[in-house]
Parts: sequence; C-alpha cells; structure tokens
Amino acid sequence: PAIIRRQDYRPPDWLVPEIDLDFALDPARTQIRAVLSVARNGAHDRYLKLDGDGLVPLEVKVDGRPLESGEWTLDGGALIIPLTGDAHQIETLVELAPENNSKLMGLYASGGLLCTQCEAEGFRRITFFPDRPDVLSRYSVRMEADPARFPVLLANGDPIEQGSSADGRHWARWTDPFPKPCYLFALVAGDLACNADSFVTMSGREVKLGIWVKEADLPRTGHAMEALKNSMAWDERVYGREYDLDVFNIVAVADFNFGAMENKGLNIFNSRYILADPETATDIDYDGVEGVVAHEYFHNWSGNRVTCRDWFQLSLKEGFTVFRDQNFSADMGSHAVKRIEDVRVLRAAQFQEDAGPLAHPVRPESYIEISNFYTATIYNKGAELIRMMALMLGPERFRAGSDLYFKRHDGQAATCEDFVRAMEEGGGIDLGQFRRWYEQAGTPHVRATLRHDEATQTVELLLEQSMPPTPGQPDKQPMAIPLRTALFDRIGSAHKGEELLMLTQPQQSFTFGGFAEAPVLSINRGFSAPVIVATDRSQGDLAFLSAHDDDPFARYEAMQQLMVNVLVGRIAGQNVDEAAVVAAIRDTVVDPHLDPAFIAEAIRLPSEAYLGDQMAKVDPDAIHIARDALQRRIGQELEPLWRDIHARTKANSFSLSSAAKGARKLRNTALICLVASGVPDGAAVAFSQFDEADNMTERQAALATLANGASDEREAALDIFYNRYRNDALTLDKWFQTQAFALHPDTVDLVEELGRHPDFTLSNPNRVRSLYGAFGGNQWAFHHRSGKGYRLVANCIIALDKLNPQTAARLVPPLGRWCRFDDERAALMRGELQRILAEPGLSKDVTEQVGKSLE
Ligand code: DPP
Ligand code: ZN
Repeated sequence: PAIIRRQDYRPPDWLVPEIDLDFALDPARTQIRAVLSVARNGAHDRYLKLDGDGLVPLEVKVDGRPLESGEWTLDGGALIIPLTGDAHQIETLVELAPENNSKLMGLYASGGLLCTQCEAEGFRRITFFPDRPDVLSRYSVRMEADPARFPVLLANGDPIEQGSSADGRHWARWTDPFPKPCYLFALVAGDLACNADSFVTMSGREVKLGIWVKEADLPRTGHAMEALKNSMAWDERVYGREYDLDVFNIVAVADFNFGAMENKGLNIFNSRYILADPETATDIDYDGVEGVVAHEYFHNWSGNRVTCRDWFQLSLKEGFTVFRDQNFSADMGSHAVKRIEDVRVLRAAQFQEDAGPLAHPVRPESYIEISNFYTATIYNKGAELIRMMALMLGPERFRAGSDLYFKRHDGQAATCEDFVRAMEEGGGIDLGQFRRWYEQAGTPHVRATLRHDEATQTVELLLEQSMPPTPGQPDKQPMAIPLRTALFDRIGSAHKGEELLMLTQPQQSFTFGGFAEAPVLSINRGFSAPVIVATDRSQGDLAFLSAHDDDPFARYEAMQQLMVNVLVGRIAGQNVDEAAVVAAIRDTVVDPHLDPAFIAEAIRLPSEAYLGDQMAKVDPDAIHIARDALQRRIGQELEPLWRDIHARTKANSFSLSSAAKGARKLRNTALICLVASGVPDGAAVAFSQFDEADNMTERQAALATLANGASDEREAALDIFYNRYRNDALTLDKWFQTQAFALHPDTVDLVEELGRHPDFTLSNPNRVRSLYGAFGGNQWAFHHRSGKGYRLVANCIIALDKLNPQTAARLVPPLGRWCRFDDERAALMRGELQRILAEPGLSKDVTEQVGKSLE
C-alpha cells in the first residue's frame, strides 16, 4: 500500500466553497445528489480529482451538462474530470446501501438509525469530494425519508425548512454557515426522542441543546446534559470561547468506531459516552461521559473553527482538546486524582506505544492508513506537550497564546507549527528546542542524582537525559524537559519552595545552598514532563515522601515507586522489605487529612503491565505471583482496617458528590484487600456488596473481585449479572469485560468460550473491545505460555478485518510487543502476526499495523 508523507503536502488544486447535498434516505438504497461549486486554486492545468471509495457515478454533470461516460474516469475510486475554466458547477449522483456498511465509516445503519462517521476519510464513501481537511465548504443539506421509520432528520448547522412530499415521504433542509472540512459533515435520521434544554452564552444568545436517543434511554441522558452546559460555561470562562450556532445537537448510537465525533453542531456519540444512570453506570463511566461530552464540545473551537491542514497535524486538535477536557474534568472534581488517573493512562497506553514498533512522533512523518494514528501518542502525549507549554508560560501568558492562536487561525486549516508559533508570540517564549517534542518519538529517560557536600552545606542535583531509538529514528537530540522540583528537609518535613528546572542538555547540574543535611528529592512533581525518571532515592526516602510530599502526584508516585521496588526486587530474587510497604499503606489509609479518592489511588498496587514495563524482559507469571503475594500480605496484616473501611464507607443512598465517589472508590479498594487476604468470609463479603449495592460502581467492583477468585459466589454473581442485564448492551459489555480482565488462571479458556457466546458479536465495536480489547490488556492471561491468547486475538483480527478493518487494527498492538517477552512467547506472537499478514485480502489498516509490528 502507498505511504503518505508529510513532506509531500501540497495545497489543494481545486477548492469547493459551496456544496449542496440531497439525500433520498433508505437503509437498502440511498441516493445522494451532490452539487459542488469548484474553483481552481492558483494557476495550474491539473484536472479535478474527487475522492471516492466504493462509489459508482450514476450521473456526472458539469455546469448542468450531462457528461458522456468517456468524459470522466475513475482512478483508484476517485472521479477525474478535466475542466477548462476557473470555476464550475459539478453534479454527481450515487447510490448506497447503508445497511450493508459494516465498516461504520460513511453512511451506515445502527439500531434502526441512519447515521454518518466521516473522520478521517469516510466522506468519500458518501459522495465524490476532495476528502482532505484543508478544503473548507459551506454546506446545505436536504434529507428525505419515510416519516414512520425516520421521523427525525438532523444535520450540521441550523434547521431551515421542512415539509412533506407528494409520495408520503418527508424532508428537511439544514444549512451550516461555517465553512468546514468534509470530515465534520454529519447527518442522522431515525426515531429519536430528545432531552431538550438551553444555554445562554456570554453574549446573551440562547442556544437550543438537544440530546437525541431512543425513547427508552431518555432517563439516562441527564448527566450528559449537565456536562454539556458545564463545558459551554467553562470554555467561556477559561478560554473566552463562545458557542457560535443557534442549536447544538448530540445523538447517541450503539455501533460506533470511536468514542464520539465532533461534527459541527451535530456531535455523534458512542452511546457509552452519553447514557448513564446509577443502576448501569460506574463512577468511571460517569466521568467518561463528562469528559467526552466536554472533549467533543471543546472541538468546536479547537478542531472546527480552527481545523487541521492535513492529518499529520491531528494532534493540533486532539492533543489540545484532550488537554482542555482534562483540565475541565479536574475543575469539576479533584485536580490531584484527575492527574493521577491521566498519568496512569499515559503510562499504560502511550509509554508502551513509545517503547514498541508502532512508536511515532506526535506529528508523524508518514502513514499508510490514517485511522491507525488515532493513538495515545497523538491524543495523550499531545496533551502533555500543551501542558508543558502551559506550565512554562503560566496561566496568563498561556491564555494570551491561545487567544492569538484562535484569532489568527479562525476559519483556517492550521498546523502544529502554527500553534507553537502563536504560543511563542502570544506568550513571549522561545520554543525552539521544545519543538523536538513534536518531532522525536520515544519517551525521554532522566536520571537524577543528588550529591550533598557537608562542608559547603550545598547539594548538587545532576540530571542526565537520554532517549532510546525508535523506528526510523536511531539517534535523538536532547529535549527541553521542564521538571518541577523540590528538596525536602528531613527534620522539618518541608521544602524551601519548588523550582521549575529546565533540563535542556544531555547532562546538567543544579546547585542548591543551605542544606546542613542531605535533603530528599521530589522531582517531576505533578508529572510536569512525560518522561521516565530514575533516581537513587532509598526506600526510606520514598516512604518519607509518601508521608510528607505536599504535591499529591509526587506523593502518589513515591508510594508507587516504593511498591515497584519491592515487587521488581522480589521477582529478581532479592531480599526486599515488604513491611515498609505495608507500613506506608497503613499510614496513608489512616491519615485524616487525605481525600479518600486519593488514598484509594495511592494504596493501589501498580498494575501487572506497569510492573512489566519496569523489567528488561516481562515475566508475566512471576509478576502475577509476586503482586498477588504482596496484595495478600497487605490484606492479611491490615485486615481489621479493611473491614473497618469497608463497613464505614457503606452509604445509605446514592449520590454523585465527590465525597460519595471517593467513599465508593476506597470501599472497593478495601474489598480487594480484604478478599486478597484469603479470609474465609472474603467471597461472602464481596457477594453481599454485589447483592446489596444500589449502584454499578460497587456492584461491578464486587463482581470483578469475585471474578479473580474461584469461589461458588463467582459463578452465582456472574449468572445474576448476566440475567439482570442481558438486554442492556452497554451493561452486558461489562459482563464480558470483567471476565476478560479477570486475574484468573482460566481466563484464556473463558475468553475463548465467550467468543462463542450467543451475545457476542463482531458487528458491535463496543462488544469486541469489551472482550478482546480487554483481554489484550490482561497481561497475565493474554501472555499465557501456551500461546492460546495470541491465537484468540489473531483469529478475532482476521475475522473482524473482513467487516470493520479500523476496529480490527486496534487489536494488533498487544501482539506487536513481542520483543519485550522471552524467546518462546516472542516466537508465538510473531507466528500469529505472520499468520494474519498471510491472510488474503487483508485491509491496509491491519496490514500497516501488523507489518510494522514484525519489523
Ligand atoms: N471523534 C474523535 C475525537 O473526538 C476523533 N476526532 O477524538
Ligand atoms: Zn477529539
């Protein structure tokens, strides 16, 4: 397949200032008439090329004149038309069968609805068009459909008129006054109910808000609506950004490749990020709804008003928008806990990506299939880059930079470089070296060594940085790394003030005076840079910080590092002091000044995958055994504490307050510890939590705890859960996911069975992710030494690729991590990758991911 390169970018040959679309909608046979006004862009004699994917032109007209079949050609799906003038009107007619569209790209059917997904390149599956984000057009859209099956007709922008046609069908016209790239086009037709509300913007305009779902789901839309209104107010307050249309609609659909899509004025969501009620949604789900609603709303400015010049700039909108939604969620809840959660995601997804064969820069240089680049690097690392700039600038200058960015590029298709330049000029900073963060893939490593000199009462902090090679980038230049740092006095348990150290050289040292005794180093506080820091701090130092650090992230990090050292040491056969971990956990749990949600985060053992990341070669079995044993010991030694917490965090009634959420989080953690201790009534306690809970957070946590064990209660709870939720797809996903995640010796066999379960289907991406996606993240089970786990996932990829290549390709990365494992496992993993690659008719999505994974 062809490789697309960033350096080959050329402005479009033809622009399309206006497009008029007419959809005669029907699941089996939809006709689409498109009228494009096209304008030659600059002086050239190149023909007009309109991208198409699987389309057959039934009619082609130029300026109203029908073309003979020899007057146009198809080239790899694209429609080629030679034109003589500088401006013409092009009309095409195509026909589609949305109900047969299993890729869920373009126009497709989901649960009786017709809907669209165009990002990145789905619009070319709807009509012939220059499908690239730097072609911006004004859209007018007419939809016509059977009013019984499709009473609601929605598109981008504002509704203009509607009516009935003579043949009993009905129609509606929507126009969007803001020029947009075609990836932001959307329409929805279906039998939908609306949660209607409104928002008055900062300039006093009233915006009509609608969340459209199946009638039965209406009671589950309240949280999403609250999140939307809070997002609108937050973007006005924090960024000065006001909504710009008179209506804002959101539609929830069951079958969706992404989490959601920011189409102008008509966001389309995976229903899992809209629907929530206490019976079916966990607190994590509630937070997911809030965060994704905010994310898509924020795209209205960072993505839509200012869009991307080309797909290499994807992080321009995604990194910035993730940064915005992270800060919004932090403001809605706890900054400390949100930061810990975000860093955990970054380390689990992005650091692994950076360390493997699919590593790529935040601004990639090339791709085969752009769908493969909706990655943790583009999104989460991209957000960290914005966060570092915001840190270096401070809030006022960062705001000045973002104001300049929006002002300068409103209505344009911009680049990452445009953003950086706006930050430099608006904020007043030189980001010359910082630009390498966009160019170099891989996670920087920083080694920090503290040397104390008693005679001069000074300390020298030596910082060294390095960056491992990544595909296509054997040698790296030093990065500009902002490290928030403090030095703690052991006696007073305080520091003299934090400093922001800029590490810009391969090696650099910083000297601090006034230390009669060697202080304790607190570094990369708040996770100020997305790097891996190694220090020479003792377990005693870490225990000290886990009790005294006033930066919550650094405190959490010290605790985690304390645990990592013990576990990795134990796996290596060293003599380790587990008692120190138990003591630190006890001290944290009983600290009355700490937020229960923070406590729950801090005392959680590092995941098996994170422990694997700390080892030269991952040994999944040894990691599981060591972690399990430490969890048991923590459970046993502090058993009365866990019983006490579990009892006293039981709430009388459900609430979504931070206090109630924190209590549930701590209660679930206490349950894990208690059950891990092996006490005879552990499973009974878990089962009664499962049985008595009035919310999904506690019910699902109890189920997950039981699923790790082998009790009778395990089977009972799984049966009850299944029977209770078998008709609720989103909740049934949790039943699959909990079993696929289970730290249980038979998980691999169970996943195989579940793949044949009558409720399992490859046609719903959420269901696929809840089984095979979750399983790929279960290190111990997936890496079963038989290789069975690899085979299961490979089988799924091969089967799914025929239906939905985009979702199939997302299952590849766990198989691509073979070089991190022993030779036997590596050979088995490579064998499966080769088996996939040998499959005839493989999509370019999967071909790219598997091909790179084998290199
Ligand atoms: N819909 C995806 C997102 O919002 C891609 N833009 O991130
Ligand atoms: Zn996004």
